[in-house]
Amino acid sequence: MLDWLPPSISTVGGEIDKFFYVIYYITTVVFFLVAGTMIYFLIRYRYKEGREVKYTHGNTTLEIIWTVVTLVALIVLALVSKPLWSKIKQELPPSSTVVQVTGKQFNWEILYPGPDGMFGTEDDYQIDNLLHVPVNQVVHIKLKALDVIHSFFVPVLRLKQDALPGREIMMWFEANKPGEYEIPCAELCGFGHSGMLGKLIVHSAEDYDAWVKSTWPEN
Ligand SMILES: [Cu+2]
Repeated sequence: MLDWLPPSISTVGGEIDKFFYVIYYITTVVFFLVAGTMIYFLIRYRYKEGREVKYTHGNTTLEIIWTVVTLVALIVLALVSKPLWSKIKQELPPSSTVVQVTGKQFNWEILYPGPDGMFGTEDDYQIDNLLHVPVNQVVHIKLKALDVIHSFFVPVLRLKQDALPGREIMMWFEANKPGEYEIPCAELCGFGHSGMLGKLIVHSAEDYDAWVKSTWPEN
């Protein structure tokens, strides 16, 4: 198996990568079959003095075969990946950590609800581009956009979600390795798009407690 993906620090990363590789190998095989056939035909039927041109109008049996094979592959992949897809995109495991992330030209605005766990209260804490989360815990993200469409992308979490103005999208992840990771914007959102880069800081349990204490000292 090739190993050129970024490291995975997500609890679902391994399963996603498996699907990625299955699709990757299928398309690789198909690519070489198609390109190989094309090169063979180019050489086999190259120009030759006196050779007659033969016209063909397709082959219905062949067309049915490659359409059905592709269709079956697509349906099987869809059915097999459905449980994982639901787990990632539809079911939200319970969590006590919720952070609101708002994409705006050209930053990620991060809003923490504070010790009371509620947004819009006095103990909220807002900062650009720094997403602090605890390791080995489910984190909920409430994703919004202020102006245009952005895309919240954390490669090491295998997580990518468009942020749309006027919508609140809930998503979740669980990071299993402390460290600092990149949150690029993956949707061309204007002239500053390439500089739109947040930082995910995954803290160990003690570090996270220390960060909470330093951010909300009265509590
Ligand atoms: Cu953006």
